[in-house]
Amino acid sequence: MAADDPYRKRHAFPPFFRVLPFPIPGAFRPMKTMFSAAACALALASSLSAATIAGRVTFVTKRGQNPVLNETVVRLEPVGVRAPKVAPARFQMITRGKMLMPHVLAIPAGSTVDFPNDDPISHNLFSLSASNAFDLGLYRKGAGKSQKFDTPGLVNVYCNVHPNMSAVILVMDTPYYAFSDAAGSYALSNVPAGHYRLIAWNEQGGESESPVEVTPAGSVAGNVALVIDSRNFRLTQHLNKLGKPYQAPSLKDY
Ligand SMILES: [Cu+2]
Repeated sequence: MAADDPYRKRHAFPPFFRVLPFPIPGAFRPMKTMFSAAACALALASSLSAATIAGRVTFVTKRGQNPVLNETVVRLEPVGVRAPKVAPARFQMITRGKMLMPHVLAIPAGSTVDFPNDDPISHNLFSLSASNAFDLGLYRKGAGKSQKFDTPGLVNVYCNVHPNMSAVILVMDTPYYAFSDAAGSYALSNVPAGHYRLIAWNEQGGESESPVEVTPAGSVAGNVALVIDSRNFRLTQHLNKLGKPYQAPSLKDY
C-alpha cells in the first residue's frame, strides 16, 4: 500500500462522477460535457456499468502455517485516477482477555478508532508503523483511549505491557474493499468502469495482486482468483514502544 498521502491534492470527484448528466452540488463538471449528447450517452453507460468483482483468495502454505482466511482484506486501487473519497467514521477495537478484537480492522483514512479496555489490568497500546505511529500510554479498564488514522497504510498495533497482544489496522484510500469469508471468497460491489489493481492482503503472507478492468459495459476482465504465497512468512518477535526487546514479564503485569 502506498505510504504517501493520495489526498494531498484535493480532488472533488473522480472522472466517473464528472460526466453525470445531472448537476451535483459542489462537483467539478466541465461545461462542454453538459450539452453533449455523446457525453450524456457515455455518462448513462458509466452510471449503469458499475460491476461487482467477486472471486476467491487461496493460499500456498508450508507445514505449520494456518492463515486466518476471513481476516483477508481485498481492495481495489484505481489506476490513473484518484479513488472516490470515503467519509471517515468511528470504529472500535477492544482489549479483552489480553487480546485485541477484532484482530484485523479496515478503516477509511481519517477515521478514528476507540480502544476501550475491558480487562481488569492496564494496557498500553502503541504503534511504530511509519506515518501512523502512536502511543496511547498506560490506561485502566474503561472507555480507554482513541486514535485518528490519517495516512493510508498498514498499522501494526501492539501493547507495551503484553508482547503477545497484537492487531492490524488497514487504513484505506479506496472505497472498494472487503473482508473475504472463511472460504476466501470475496465480493466488491458498485465498482465503476475503469482499470484497477486488485490486491489481497493477509497478515500471514502479505499481498498478492492482479490487474482487473471493469469495461464500460459493466463486465469484469482480469484474474480475480488471487493466490497469497505464505511460505516465506515468519512470525517475528516485535519490539516494545522504545524499539527495545520486551523485559521478562513481572507478576504485576499479568
Ligand atoms: Cu496489554
